[in-house]
Parts: sequence; C-alpha cells; structure tokens
Amino acid sequence: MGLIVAVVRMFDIPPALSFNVGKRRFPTGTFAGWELFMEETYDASNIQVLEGLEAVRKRPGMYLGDPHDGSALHHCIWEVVDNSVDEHLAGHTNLIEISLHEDGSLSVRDYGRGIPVDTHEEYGISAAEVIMTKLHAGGKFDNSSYKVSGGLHGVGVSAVNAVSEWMEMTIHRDGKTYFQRYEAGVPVEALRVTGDSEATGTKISFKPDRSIFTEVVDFNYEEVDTRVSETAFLNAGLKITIADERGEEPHASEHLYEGGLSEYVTQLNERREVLHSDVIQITGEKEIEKGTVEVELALQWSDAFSESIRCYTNIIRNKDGGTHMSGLRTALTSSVNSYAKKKNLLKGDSLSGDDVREGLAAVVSVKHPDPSFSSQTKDKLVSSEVTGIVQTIVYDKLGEFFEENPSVAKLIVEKALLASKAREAARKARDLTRRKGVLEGGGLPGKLADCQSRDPSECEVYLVEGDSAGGSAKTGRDRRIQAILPLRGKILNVERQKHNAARVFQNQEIQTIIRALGAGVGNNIEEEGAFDSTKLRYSKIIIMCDADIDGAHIRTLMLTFLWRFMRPAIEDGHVYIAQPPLYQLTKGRVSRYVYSDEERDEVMSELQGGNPNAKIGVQRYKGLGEMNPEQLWETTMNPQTRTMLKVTVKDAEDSDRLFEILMGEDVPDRRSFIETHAKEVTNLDI
Ligand code: 0RA
Repeated sequence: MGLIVAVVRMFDIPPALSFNVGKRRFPTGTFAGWELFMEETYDASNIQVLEGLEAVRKRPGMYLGDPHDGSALHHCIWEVVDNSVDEHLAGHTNLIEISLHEDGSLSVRDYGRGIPVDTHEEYGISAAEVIMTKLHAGGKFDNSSYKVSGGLHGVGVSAVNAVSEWMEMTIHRDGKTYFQRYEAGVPVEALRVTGDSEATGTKISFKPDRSIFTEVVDFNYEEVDTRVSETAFLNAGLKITIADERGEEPHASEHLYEGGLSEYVTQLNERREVLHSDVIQITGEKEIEKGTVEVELALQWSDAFSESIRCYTNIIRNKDGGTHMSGLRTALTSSVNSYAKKKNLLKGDSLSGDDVREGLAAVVSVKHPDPSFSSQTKDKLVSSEVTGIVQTIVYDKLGEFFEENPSVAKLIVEKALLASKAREAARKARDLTRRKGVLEGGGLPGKLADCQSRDPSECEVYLVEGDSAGGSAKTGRDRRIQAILPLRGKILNVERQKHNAARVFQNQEIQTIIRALGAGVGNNIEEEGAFDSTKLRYSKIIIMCDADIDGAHIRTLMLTFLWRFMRPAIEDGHVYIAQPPLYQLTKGRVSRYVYSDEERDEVMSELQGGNPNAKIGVQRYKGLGEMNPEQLWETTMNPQTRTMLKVTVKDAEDSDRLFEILMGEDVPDRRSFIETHAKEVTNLDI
C-alpha cells in the first residue's frame, strides 16, 4: 500500500548471469537401461529463440522490472495471469485459479480453450512451445479483437519462462492433456500427450530462479491479492481465486465482482461518508480507424479531501493517468460548471477543476485497439484521440445524469463551492503568514542547530522528537553536515485541518519546519511561495522518532504534513526515517546493537556461541533520550554505518487515501490502527 520505504543500502549487483545455450535433447525412450535422446540440430530460428531468452536472463530489469525489490518477481505473475484474462475477455473462461505453492512456485489455471498445440509452420515446433519460448510470440495467434489485456511490458510468458528455474505447462484441449516442462526457459522434452481430458484450459506453473531474484524471493500474498482484486473489478463476472499454500496456516481468497467498476468505486469510498448513495456509471464508445474505443466509468463523491481517480487502458493500470484522465477532468469541470450556471448556483467565479474533484472517487477504463503509452511501463496513456472521446462521452452523459438527478447535482455543486471557499481561505492564511515574514526571510528558527556547510547536497537535517533526544543529537552529530531541529511533542494533525488551513500556518512547530527547510510551502506550484525542492537547504530530511507507538504516531504526523504541504520533498526522494536500535546486547566487553526482535534473537545465539547459560546483557531502548550522544551517533546518525529508510511514493493516490484513513477525523480506532500496523509503519509500508 501507499508509501513504501526502501532500505538505503547498496545492493550487491549479481555478476552477469551466464546462460547455457545447450542443445535440446528430447527423451525418446529407453534401451537396455540407457535413456535415449534425440539431440537437436540448430537452425537459425532456434538460436534466435534462445538468444532472446538469454537476453531476458541477462537483463531481467529491461523486460520485467527491478529484480531486486520484488517488482520483477510479481510482474512474472501478471504476465502469466494476463494471458488467462485475455482468454476471459475473448469469452472463454470465467474462472482463473492462482496457487502459491510451498516450494516457492506458483500456478495459474484457467478454463479457456487451451493454448493451441498444433505445429507452428515457421518454427516446426508446437505453437504452445513458441508462445513459451519466443519473446512477443503471443500476438502471432491473435485475431485483432482478441488481445485486449496484456502484460506490463507485453513481453509475454516466455520472459517469465526465461527467468524461471522451471516452468510447466499443462494444456487440456481436444479431449487430451498435453504437458511440457522447461528449465531456465529451455524445453527439457517435447510437448507430449499425458492422457485424455474432458476439461479445457491451461495451467502454467513456474518457479522463479533464485539466481536471478536474489533479494526478494517470496511472492507477497497481500500484493497478489490487491492486484487480483483490481483485475476482478475491471472484469465484472470473472472469478479469480488465490490459494496460498505456504506457511503454517494456508489462506485463500476469492474475487468476483458482478458490479464491476461501480463496486470498485464503492470499495474506494469504503471508509468515507458518500455524498450520494448510488455510484454514477457512464459507458460509451467511438469508432476510430483501427477499431472501437470503449469507455467505461464509475464515479462517486464523498466528504474526502483528496481525489482518487484510477485509470486503466486495456485492463492495465496507468498510474500517471494520461489522455483518458485529462478528458475526464476537462469534462467534469465543464459539466459541473455549466449545470451550476444554468441553475444559478454560482455566485462568483467558475469552479476550478480542483474544487470540482475534491472528494471524487472515480475509475475510468478504456479499451483501445492500439494504444500508445509514454513508456515501457505503460504508466501513462498518450493516445491523443482518447482525450476528446472521453471528454465528449463524460460531458454528455454526466449532463444527462445531472438533469435527471437534480438533488444529487446540487449536492455536488455545493461541495465544490465549499472546496473553493476553503481553498481561497487557505491561500489568504498562507499569504498573511508569509507577509509577516514568518515563513521565509525571517531568519532561521532559534531551535535549529544548523550545520556549517552551505552545500545542500551534503547537508542533512534531523527532525527530532523531543528536546532531550534533540540535545543528544546536537552533541553527537557531525556538525559540519548535520543540522538538528528538535520538535516538541506532537505536531499538528494537518489532515484534520483540511478546511481550516489558517491553523496550519499559525502552528509554531510547522512554521519552524518551514523556515528551517527554506523551500516554501504548499503543493500548488502555480502559487507564489509554493514548496520547491530545489531550494531545500538540506538534501536529506531525516525524521528521527522513538521506536515505540508514540514515535510511530509522531512520524506519521510529520509525514502527513510533508505529504500535504511539501509533497515534492517526498516525491523527489529527500525524506528519510532514522532507524534507532531496539536493543543493546553485551557480553563482557563485546557490545552489539540490534534493530529488530529477530535480529536480537540471532545475535543472542551468536553471542552465546552454543552455551545457553552464557551471560548476555540485554538493554532495551525505549526512547532516543535513553541513549547518550556517542551511542546515538554510533547507532543511528553516523552516515558510514547507519541504516535509514527512504520514503518513496509508489502510488500517490494510495498514499492520499492512507493519510486520510490514518489521520482523518472519523477514525475512532486510529490508535489501535497504528498499533496493529506498527510493524508496517516501522518498515514503512504504511
Ligand atoms: C493463442 C490462441 C488461442 C488461445 C491462446 C493463445 C491461449 C493462451 C493462453 C495462455 C494461458 N491461457 C491461455 N489460453 C488460451 C486460441 C486458440 C483457439 O482458437 O482455439
């Protein structure tokens, strides 16, 4: 979810992986105890196939994403699942079963037609084998309407095969079951019939190769589950099951949403007070030269502050939006404004897009015969014709909806008017504080112990919880490059002041942070004095809090403030979280700091060296204040030895929702929420 913090430690890059382009040997039987093989002679096309797969093994990052942080690992799943989703879109399966096996492998079963098994003319091997071994082979068999979904990079299942220790394909088709196994992408046998079958469909199992995926080697159930539910929302009527057979307590889930996108929006608004009970649904299509562009949309306003708009093209999420997003935005602004004008609901200026979209949750899904994206990762749709198509459809249909539902329309307009007033008030409050010189120009805050260097690239500032820890940090730091800003108690929860920004700018601790960082405040770059990370006085903003629940809460408050008022600091990777140790273990004169309970147990048995009675001292640090300056430096602040977490934004919209939930008004169980998520908060997958 949301913000992911990556450990800032250089990973070892594995040495270039060698790939053995061996000749293929097909077992043909046994004779007098000898196994007989037919050994293949190469022709140009085989070599091409193997070279393609070798390229994937050598540079998995180019095809599948980062092999170290888990993204390539999980991308493998979607590459395989998407083929089955395509089979659903073609109208041949309503069930896909995903299993996460104990041995680290994963399988995907669908009940579609089964991958074709007939011999491929060009290559002289089964079509199935071509799909499994030739990069981009999928498209070869498609008729133009067939392939709507498709992997992130569209590399196909062969890329997954290449990075798998083994892959097995079972096909049920034409009354028979076919089977073939591959190792490191290379078939170890020809496709063969293993029996009769009444069923149809395909099962693909694979085990990611641990020599390629070295850091993150296990599939993450939560991640699989989240993405699967997204796929199920976008394919109303398709059931996708997940069975996690690993661990002591295997678990399973099932995703089937008959309501499709509108159920998706209902889920997005789950914890919010909605403005109108029914989700608004819009569909439409338009012929273009290459075929038909289909647009499907669901939207609903709530009392939330932020907007959540999710965009998809051919079932693939475009996290940076694109032309469908801009078409939608334009249409929203103009249809709400023209309705408001027509009904005389507007007193002054037109409503801005931000005002209209405040509290909106929407999902827009476009199906396009030949979409273009800004990058390999398809994060942004750039097909220009889509803007106008979405705009026209949304403008027309939303206008109709407003006419038919005047009471809902009025609520939406009133909400936008309120947003507009709050925005104006916030701007005034900020300008007033600025004019008083409190936010800039007024010199550095007295509490700040600045560093000597004036080169921001080497400077860092510690935002420290509490005066006593601040004192230790001031003494222990490297004063040439490290500045310390002690903050007293809990900083204001800005999420609760969303309609009262004046309070935010009047808050002492917040003014102090703004002045110390010296880079302005506010996420709207069009406004004067908005936050600009190029002006930061320090390239690293390090949040240092106690390793307890209160510390976790304060850290979240600080992150919430940075997110709502200095977002580029997070987006541009300037924000870090210090990791103070949890325990000090001592044996005689040997002393070790450890940062987690697991590490404590490990180091404990290491120090005991097989003698369970050995005397080991265990000191638990409850707060930063318990450490003397030398200890604080040694364990947490020394740039040579410390480990920090870097706050990175995986998904801005998820982060928005997260802060809304964590810090919003209507969370009676906020404390317990943080408590139950404390571990995640610590490792910052909050
Ligand atoms: C190409 C053509 C046809 C089906 C498939 C591929 C296919 C691929 C996968 C991958 C996983 N499950 C799949 N199911 C089907 C159509 C073949 C025909 O016309 O019968």
